[in-house]
Amino acid sequence: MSLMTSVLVSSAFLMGCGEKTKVVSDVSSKPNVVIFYVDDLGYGDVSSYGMTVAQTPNVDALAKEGIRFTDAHSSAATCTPSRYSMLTGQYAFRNNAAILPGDAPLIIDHTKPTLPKMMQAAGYKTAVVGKWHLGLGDGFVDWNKDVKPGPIELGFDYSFLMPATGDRVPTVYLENHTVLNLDPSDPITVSYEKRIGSRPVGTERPELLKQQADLQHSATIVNGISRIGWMAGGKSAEWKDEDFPFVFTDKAINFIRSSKDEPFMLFFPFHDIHVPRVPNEMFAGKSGMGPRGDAILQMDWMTGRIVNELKKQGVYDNTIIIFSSDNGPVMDDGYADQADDLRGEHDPAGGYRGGKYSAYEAGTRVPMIVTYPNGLVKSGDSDALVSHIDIYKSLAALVGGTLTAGEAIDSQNILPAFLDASADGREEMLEESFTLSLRNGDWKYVEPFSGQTPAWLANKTAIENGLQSTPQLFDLSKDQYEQHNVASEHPEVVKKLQSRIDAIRLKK
Ligand code: NG6
Ligand code: CA
Repeated sequence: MSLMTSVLVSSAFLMGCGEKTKVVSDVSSKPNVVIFYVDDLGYGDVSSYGMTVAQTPNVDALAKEGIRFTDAHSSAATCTPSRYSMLTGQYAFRNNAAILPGDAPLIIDHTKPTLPKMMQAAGYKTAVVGKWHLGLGDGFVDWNKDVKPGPIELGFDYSFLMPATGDRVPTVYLENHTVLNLDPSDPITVSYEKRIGSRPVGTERPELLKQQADLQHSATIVNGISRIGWMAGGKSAEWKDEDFPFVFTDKAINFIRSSKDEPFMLFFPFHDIHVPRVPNEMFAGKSGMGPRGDAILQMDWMTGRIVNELKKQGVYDNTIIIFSSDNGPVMDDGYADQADDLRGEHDPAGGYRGGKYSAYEAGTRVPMIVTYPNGLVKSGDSDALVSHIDIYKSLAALVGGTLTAGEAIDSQNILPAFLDASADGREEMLEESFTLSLRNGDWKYVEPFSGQTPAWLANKTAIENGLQSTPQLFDLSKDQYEQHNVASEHPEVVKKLQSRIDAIRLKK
């Protein structure tokens, strides 16, 4: 059976929802989809986006082959909100989705539509392998029993997770509903309120640590790294951070092998290059920039390993690859890994202002590459304005996914931009941080912030969070690095853009 149909056919499904699409080119209606989602990778952090100190050949090969976006954005400047938006097609603020503790309940309503459910209904086998950080369970989680609801209930046929982050307990893998390698006679318990268990803690035993850490990251020590939160039991299930590159790519490879005869979607959110940065010995010391640079090399190697498997299984030519990052770069994020001291000339943000947590451009402007090797996409550099929140409706348009009323309300079908480097993207885009920012034409507006900046963020003076109590307005056509706030010279623009944000807030 031929899989070749026209995008026009699938676009027709969306017309009823008020979407406007046009025929881009003939492509397979059911290509496989692989989403590489690096953690905290900045705009300048790969050599195809300007890094010169070290090389990322596997990512660069994708950039050469596909579309290299120069104005693509994660939905938010931190992890949980970005992932929330990608998987639901809704802005995180609608559900107060902020950075979650490691024992938080699942933040996505599993009775509602999601990206993986939409793909399943369109005939796809779906998997998530990597860092989750969207919460698990519906209240208190007993890690010794079935942990659910989670990704399976959200529409992934298979899941293999780091449950929260590398710097948070529990430091164990979760495969589908169960903690891997758990010994029932040594049950596992997690607390974010009080110390539990007999493991040493960072505040008392700094001599046990591979890297010193700040107070928040100085609770239970596992594998020579102190974490946020406390964990008791579960000794046989503990992960070893240095094994991540093999463990996660092995699981992804198994999924590709077992799914190669049907359409599949693999969501592969990396732990790298998030803290703690403790790369495998294959990469330690290799970048010349310390652990953060070494983690970039490790991430590149992992990307190459999975791409090679797609080729080996003969499915690469029918696979759309989306490579990007969940937020911008950060140097010191809790561990003394000397990221800033050792980076030398390297500029992780690629010149843009801010970084992770920030309302400025480097908070969300990240590398993004889309490849579809069958030759039907028009490759090259694209300056289209795109947001990861648009992956939902754009994939729906591509695969003929059906959308119900109100599904993925903040997502836009910008499939043409994903398939043609010369096509336009969005005209307007929201960026979420601890406040909201809006891109509109040449303008970038940052809404005044009236809340309380979290103390840990306010204390991090190296992080320019961009929070101010008065409006900020930048003309990116002349000032792409956001150096000149022209809000007082253009009160009418401030008013208009604030009213656009207000309208987005009220959208139902
Ligand atoms: C912050 C952590 C930081 C990191 C971040 C989440 C402190 C002081 N800092 O709260 O280390 O874990 O959460 O990063 O606790 S993210 O990329 O997953 O959003
Ligand atoms: Ca992140």
